[in-house]
Amino acid sequence: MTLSVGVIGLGVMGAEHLRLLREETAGVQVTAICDADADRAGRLAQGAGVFSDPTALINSDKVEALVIASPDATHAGLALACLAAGKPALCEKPLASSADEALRVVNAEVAIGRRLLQVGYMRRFDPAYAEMKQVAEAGGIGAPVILQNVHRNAAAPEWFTGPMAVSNSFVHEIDISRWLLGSELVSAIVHAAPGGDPLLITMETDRGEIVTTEVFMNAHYGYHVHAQLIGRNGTVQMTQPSVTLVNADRRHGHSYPENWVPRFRDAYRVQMNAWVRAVASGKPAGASAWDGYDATAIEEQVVTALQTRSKAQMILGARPDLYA
Ligand code: ISE
Repeated sequence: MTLSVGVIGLGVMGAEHLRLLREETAGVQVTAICDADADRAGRLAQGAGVFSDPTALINSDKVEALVIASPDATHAGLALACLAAGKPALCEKPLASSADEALRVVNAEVAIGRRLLQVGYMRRFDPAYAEMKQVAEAGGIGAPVILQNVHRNAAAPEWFTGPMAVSNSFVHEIDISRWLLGSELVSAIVHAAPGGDPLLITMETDRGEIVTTEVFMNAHYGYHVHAQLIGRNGTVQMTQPSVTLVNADRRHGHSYPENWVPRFRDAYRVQMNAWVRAVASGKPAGASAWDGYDATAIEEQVVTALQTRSKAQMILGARPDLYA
């Protein structure tokens, strides 16, 4: 069976999802696309139907499932429209712009009683994170005590506002730390360097593990994501950001990608294939709407901690049985 998919939003991520669906995903065809920029949509159509209204695309009988990759502020509304249409969706992170909005999405899915949404926290599909989790779960490094995360972008886009370092970037560490450790994050203290960049965020989990994250939006030298998990008997960490060593300009070493698309290309591909298989089998994969709510609720409280220079003690709703 071939799944008919519609893609909403054709910016950096939407265009990459479209490419992955067309070139690197089995069992799928892109039958419709939508973007605020009609010329861009026309250029990428390759025979797919072109829509200017995302809700019309969601409700069209051309599509059985959706990829939502429009701007962050539109995610929750479009996810709700997919649920209302009873259609599965892979929704880019973050799920919503506030915890209340994310909870509305969760409640709508709970009312249907079926998991139709997967949130695009793609690091769960990254080979390096997956291997770290396997090593940790095999037990050789002993009980985890500290997880150290580094999240550096070469340069923040000009539309990036201060809290987006948390709501758009740090949300990844919220999700991947919960997933790696299998713990819940319960408190946060945030330190900001002069000018607000980088941030150093220290969190505790419900099992007493410590999670530190440096979020540096303008690190200049390249895109660099790193993680090290320290256990009582050993450690596991990612190796270098590229898989080759280059000799050039009288230097020898690894090179850094410009941004997250090349760094996480494998993760995005594996995620997309897992999503299509999950839709076909009805067995959910990846981050759920609840995980999306959790990341947004924590992110919101981290932003408050940053703005009020106080320690946040996380307050989260009760997890519905659908996500047990
Ligand atoms: C961006 O939106 C992403 O999702 C990237 O994965 C992340 O590393 C980057 O910091 C975000 O701005």
